[in-house]
Amino acid sequence: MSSLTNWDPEVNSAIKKEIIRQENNINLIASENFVSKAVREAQSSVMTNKYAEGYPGKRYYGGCEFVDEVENLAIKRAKDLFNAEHVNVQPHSGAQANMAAYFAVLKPGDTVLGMDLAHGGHLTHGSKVNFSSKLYNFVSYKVDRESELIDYEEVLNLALEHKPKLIVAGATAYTRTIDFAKFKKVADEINAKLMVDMSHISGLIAADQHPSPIGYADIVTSTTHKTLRGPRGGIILSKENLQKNIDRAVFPNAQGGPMMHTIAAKAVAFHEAKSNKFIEYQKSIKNNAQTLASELNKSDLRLVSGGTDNHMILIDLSPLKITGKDAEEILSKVNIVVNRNAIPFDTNPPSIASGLRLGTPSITTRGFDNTAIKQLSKLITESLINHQDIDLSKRIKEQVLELTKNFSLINTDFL
Ligand code: DSN
Repeated sequence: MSSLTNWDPEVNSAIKKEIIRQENNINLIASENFVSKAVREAQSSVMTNKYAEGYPGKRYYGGCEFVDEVENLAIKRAKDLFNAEHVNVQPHSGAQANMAAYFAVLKPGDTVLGMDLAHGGHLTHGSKVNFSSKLYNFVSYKVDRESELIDYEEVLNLALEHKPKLIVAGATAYTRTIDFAKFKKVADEINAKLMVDMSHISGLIAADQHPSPIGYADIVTSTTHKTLRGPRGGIILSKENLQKNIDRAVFPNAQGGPMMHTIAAKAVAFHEAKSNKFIEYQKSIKNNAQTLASELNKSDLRLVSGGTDNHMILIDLSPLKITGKDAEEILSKVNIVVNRNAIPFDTNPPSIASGLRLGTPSITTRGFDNTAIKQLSKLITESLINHQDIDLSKRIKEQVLELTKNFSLINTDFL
């Protein structure tokens, strides 16, 4: 057997095409990013060969001394990065982290208060089609119809009415700062636990660009691959007193063997996140999002809540009389990759949606600056407004390709 190139040209060819796709498209999917070579090196290392059910020093397999070393490093670094009392680095994904968090503090049938998916929450925050609402009695809070911001009064009223055992804060499509202190106050009012899913904003939090939930929440979950720019996976942070419950809820309750290669890559990413370069990167993500929002605001597009405080922007397309699905397709033709997204009080089903969610983590990794963002905003609005003009669409695609060349990933640390 030999290299992938010789042994499996089919898989190799798909990977090569994906590299070119990533290089030649402007990626505005708010939950994606480009990881460093060091992260990829750890992720593709021989640690993938090792079974290590259990935790460092308490494994069910021999030969775990070096995987123990990386798991301990990952835990130590994550604790230090987020100032957390306890960290579990084994969840395979954000959804699995959330599942384990629920198992740690709830019994099936318990009531939980979480953000409605259609208003910016997540599948695992109680969506009808997800295990969360099948196992637990989820009640949802929405954003205010006028301001499109979380209505903390409504959160309190729902909490008083339904007496949830757990309140879940955190979102996948909410562009404003989340006030964790207010959530904590509501939780204390009814003696509930507070869980924060910081998946989207964990990079901003690590770099002090969004208030941290640590100190307010009993449990904090996150993916590691969004703004945090690590490998695809999850983590759980908690207070010391929940350590046993959390660890047991991950293994042996929800998962078997941890992915030690991914844990090694998480350790590398946490190390990167402590650097000054990473802090500057997170500041630029926010600056770029603000520039993009203020440029888009000059057009006929309507931004949900009027703008952004974080890395993402939610566009209401109804003034243009096109759907999210239409817009996703229009932009993909000019090599701009986005995802359709429901907007609050959306009248379209999620598969169609009336909005687009844009995020700046990936383009900021590529080095997009203010001038490039302004140009990009023009290309987005022109594409959407004049989408029937095929010649214009061709010209826009050429300009997009020019931008991807000017901010190339080839021969950088990220591709
Ligand atoms: N659906 C993912 C996102 O794109 O935000 C989160 O799981």
